[in-house]
Amino acid sequence: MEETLRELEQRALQELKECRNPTQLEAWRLRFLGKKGELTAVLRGMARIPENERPRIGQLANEVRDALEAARTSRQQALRREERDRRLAAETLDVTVPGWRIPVGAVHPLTRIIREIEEIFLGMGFEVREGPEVELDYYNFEALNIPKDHPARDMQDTFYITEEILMRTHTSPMQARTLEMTYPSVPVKIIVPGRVYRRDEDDATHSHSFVQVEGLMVDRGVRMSDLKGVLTVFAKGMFGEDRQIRLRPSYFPFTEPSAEVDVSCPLCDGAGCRLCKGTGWIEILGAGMVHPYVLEKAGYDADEVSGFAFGLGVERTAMLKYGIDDIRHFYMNDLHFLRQFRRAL
Ligand code: FA5
Repeated sequence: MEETLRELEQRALQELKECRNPTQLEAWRLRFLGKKGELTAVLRGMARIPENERPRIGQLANEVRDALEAARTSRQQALRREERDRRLAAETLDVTVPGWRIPVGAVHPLTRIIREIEEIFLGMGFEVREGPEVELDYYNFEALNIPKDHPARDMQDTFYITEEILMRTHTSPMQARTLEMTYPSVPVKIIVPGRVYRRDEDDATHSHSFVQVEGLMVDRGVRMSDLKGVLTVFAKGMFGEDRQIRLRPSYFPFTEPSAEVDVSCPLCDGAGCRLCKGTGWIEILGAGMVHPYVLEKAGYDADEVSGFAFGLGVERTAMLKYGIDDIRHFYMNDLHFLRQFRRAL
């Protein structure tokens, strides 16, 4: 009996060394230490040994069980350690490996310029409004003193949808819409950024679809000098303190008097170059004092209130600000061009 126990212990310890994973370890436990295991089977034979031998054999059997249990526990711990080391080795992180570059987009230069324009005018107390791109002929032309068959309609070649509905050719219809809505209150001080459409031939400074910002201020006693002051604040805020602006007499049916505003060329500083077509100046906006016809169409009394309005070309502003020599860059989606504005938010 004693020998059987010793032999069992040796064999069990030998086989334990072969166990490589928890499943094999459990099978080993059931085989040697389980209820139906080999040790229990040996102990069942106790009945056959002399009574005086039983305590000694019993103690030996307990020692063998304890030894096997202890060996199993330490084997289990060793296996866990091995498993953990294997996992850690597989998870090794080399912090010196370069990371993946996450592609980050940029705010489009036109969006950036619109935001800057809004900031400058918000600072002077203007509100930002929006209007429809698909517009009624009435607001785009008639309410602005441009009746059907008026020669001024040729100034803006139009995409018509029906005879009465069109793609707006400028943001000025928002002058008429706003005044109609705000009548009879003053002051009115708004700017309206938005896309406009014209059947223009695309070239370096013209696009068939471009962005304007309309400005409108109506109150008692608004004068041309207010217009000049506001536009000077805008030009200096946008292009810097040294940049010159000039007003040239012009004609729009919905302003009287009318003017066009030029900014001195940023590339040649007024000397004349390709961008400014040798003139030293680049036109960025049309403006003037709101025509009494427009005020009265909305209900206002033109003897009581007066106002100024302007329509600014956003692409031209961006071209001036960044020295971009072709308006088509804004619409080509060339990443080399757009990435230059990556850091601009
Ligand atoms: C107008 O559109 C008038 N509504 C402006 C106005 C508003 C006058 C309020 C008086 C009072 P004009 O057609 O000149 O005017 O256009 C205004 C500006 O839009 C121009 O100065 C120019 O900067 C820009 N612009 C005009 N046509 C194009 C085009 N095809 N491509 C890009 N920008 C253009």
